[in-house]
Amino acid sequence: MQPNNDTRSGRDTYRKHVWLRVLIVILLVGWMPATFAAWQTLGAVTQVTARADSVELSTRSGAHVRISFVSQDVLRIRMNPHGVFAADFSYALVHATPALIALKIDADTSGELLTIHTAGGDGLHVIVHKQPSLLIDVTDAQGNLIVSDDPARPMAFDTQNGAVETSKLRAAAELYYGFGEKALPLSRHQQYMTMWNSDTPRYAAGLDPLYQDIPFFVALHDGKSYGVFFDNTWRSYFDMGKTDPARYSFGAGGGELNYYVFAGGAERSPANVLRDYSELTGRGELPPLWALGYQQSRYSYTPQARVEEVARTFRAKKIPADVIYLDIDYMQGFRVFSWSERDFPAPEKMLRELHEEGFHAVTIIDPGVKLDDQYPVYRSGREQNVFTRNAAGEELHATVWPGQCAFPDFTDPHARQWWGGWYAKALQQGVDGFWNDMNEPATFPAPDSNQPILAHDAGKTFPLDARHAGDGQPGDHARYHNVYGMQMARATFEGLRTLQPQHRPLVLTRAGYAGVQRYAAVWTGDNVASWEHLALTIPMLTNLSISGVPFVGADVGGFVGSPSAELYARWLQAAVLTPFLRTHAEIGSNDREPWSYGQDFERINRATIELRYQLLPYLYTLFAQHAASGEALLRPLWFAYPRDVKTYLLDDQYLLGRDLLIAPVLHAGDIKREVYFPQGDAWRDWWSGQYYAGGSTVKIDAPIDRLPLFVRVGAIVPSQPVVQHTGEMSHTALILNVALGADGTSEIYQDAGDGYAYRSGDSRTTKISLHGDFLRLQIPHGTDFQRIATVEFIGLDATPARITADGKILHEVSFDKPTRRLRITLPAGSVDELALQR
Ligand code: MIG
Repeated sequence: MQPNNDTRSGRDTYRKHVWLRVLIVILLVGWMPATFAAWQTLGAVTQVTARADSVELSTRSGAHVRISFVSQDVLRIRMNPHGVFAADFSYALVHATPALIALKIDADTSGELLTIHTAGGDGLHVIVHKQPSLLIDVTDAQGNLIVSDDPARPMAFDTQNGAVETSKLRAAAELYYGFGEKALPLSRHQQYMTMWNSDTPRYAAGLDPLYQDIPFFVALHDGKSYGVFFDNTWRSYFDMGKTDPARYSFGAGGGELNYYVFAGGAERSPANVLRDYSELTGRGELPPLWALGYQQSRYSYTPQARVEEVARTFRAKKIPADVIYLDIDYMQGFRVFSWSERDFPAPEKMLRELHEEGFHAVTIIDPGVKLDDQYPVYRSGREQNVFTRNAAGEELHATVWPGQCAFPDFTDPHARQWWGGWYAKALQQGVDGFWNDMNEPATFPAPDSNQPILAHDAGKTFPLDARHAGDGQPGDHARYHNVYGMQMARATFEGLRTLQPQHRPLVLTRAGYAGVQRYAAVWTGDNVASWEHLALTIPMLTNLSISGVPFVGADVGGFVGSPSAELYARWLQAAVLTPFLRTHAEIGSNDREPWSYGQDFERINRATIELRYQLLPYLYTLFAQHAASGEALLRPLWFAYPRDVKTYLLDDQYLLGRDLLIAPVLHAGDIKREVYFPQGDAWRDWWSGQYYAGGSTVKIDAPIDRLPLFVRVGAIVPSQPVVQHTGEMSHTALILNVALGADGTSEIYQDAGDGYAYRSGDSRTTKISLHGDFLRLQIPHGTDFQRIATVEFIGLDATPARITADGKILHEVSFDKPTRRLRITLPAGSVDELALQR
């Protein structure tokens, strides 16, 4: 066909465009080296330098790799593109430099492979392929592959911008959990995630990143786990099979490729991975007992009379509570460490009265310090030179609530100490705990009416070239952004420890990085009053929990918006056994106290909070176990039952400790729900004693006033009678809830509930074991914590013929048919063995 005129003219235009395109390409190519990535793989290993506790590999690219062992189950791999390892320093680790153990190298005859293992030869083995570009495989002692570099994408770095990356082969069914705070499905396989602390109010499911970032994950495949911790504070990312399901990659915009691989012990268990990770990055200390009570907050309770009214109402209505929060409006013009003269004229009096009623008070403290020459905090900070500076070396200023502010550089030890000292006055006045918000750090972008504010607007934090002290390793904000919030929480925590050594601090932080658990509890920021957000709390909180952070919670009811009575009641039930339990609400939302939804819901919400108080002895014991060995409090089901595939994606149930299974109602209108009972244990309904075999799925009744709650058969769960606040606990005695049907052992931890006397032995750990129908108690003598006064056996069909305590027949027993509970009052004095004879 001949072209007609039309096409010819079309061709002319096309020709013109071709020239334009060529021009653009020429321009682009000229510009490219400065802006585009220039990735380079490491190339072959050119030299191997063996030391007693590390092996250093030089590569053709000039980059060096260093391999070492923290223990036989924990391996460390570092890659520095320039071949010179920076001074070893980490904000995440308990000790800036982890202690290493001796290792051994075996070379094969061809010289192509090196095997590196611990001197003992047990645990992890590293196989280094020296050609054509360095590749690392990690196996267990038997040679089973754990992680394996993808030969198609060997470790690489970017010669232009300093980025680093590694890629691993991925088994199709391998799942990944952890990664800190993510509004993503329970397993993060085939997700791409960014680590960059961001103020993301009213985040939608799927928005990433959020407020806090923990670059650690636990992998699960075929019942076996391993963990990876990428200790790099720059903006980093994890592509867990999204780009290509056959591989996962992680990398960062700068710094070293510095990561740890956790084998999970010989069992390759997730619990072992977490134990070893928490050994490295630290554990949460025992919180003060009052911080485990119910906490009531809103933005903002003001004025003073309203705070007092809310506290009084809890007591008058007999709804238990321990803590009330003061949000930003308690301050004078949002100046941190001040009180509004108009609305809080007599804070000492208010705080004294709150204490008399058994309440503790927490105030919010943001990082922004108002620029005001008359304001002592700003003046002192300027004189002490503690504020973050911009690239030009001037004090960095940005707008937050108080207007223009300066911001302490929390990566400067002097600034941390200075900041910690400012809590003195509030403590003297009677404030009990502190809430650090806006510490991503968050700033308000310069207003531009033509542009919406985007979740990840670069103007919502410091400029990337702002300067930080970095605890002796000065660097820019791009390097230290992700630890700013954690270091603020640290400054607060350490300040409180110094100022009030007789009390355990309560610090709550919104932003964090790996290791934040050493300083603070965390909550999941500005969630939304919706059923979808309620459901999201389970994958979010359980994944945070197995990221090493024990003290976690989400705003009950959802911060943004106003929940219906039903949503609030269901949310309270779902949250009541989460470690950090706080109702919070945004400014302008409807009242959200447990009594705000009419009499019926007041009764329901009271009963829910009462359940929390009944189970506090169990929760407290779990905190003590976490502090000792890093055990998670909240556990996703797969974590406890890694061999049960049906648990791998189960995101609407969770475990508290080993013994309680919680299956809250997460959908409007539902009064029944399906519950899966994981294989390996049997379960009993907390309320009815009904038995459920492991591996079964059962539809359970869940009327609006009932939280589906189950106890593991063989468990011995301590509880107590309802109290109005934790200060009343010492007047009560413990109850043991024994779920009959399997043998088991259990411990109960008790101490003064505050202070540090427990560290010099002033605590009690009671050991209890169940063998068939015999319960043995080993109660240490000489301490006067709550005594065990009652035992309730769950799961009997009738009163046994005889019940004896140390051989003597007991008569103070009662059997409750609807709950299948046999209640036994123990005789005064100590009992060693309780026996049922059916
Ligand atoms: O820009 O202090 O996530 O809990 O109530 C909002 C006011 C600042 C955000 C916190 C929220 C708190 C609110 N804050």
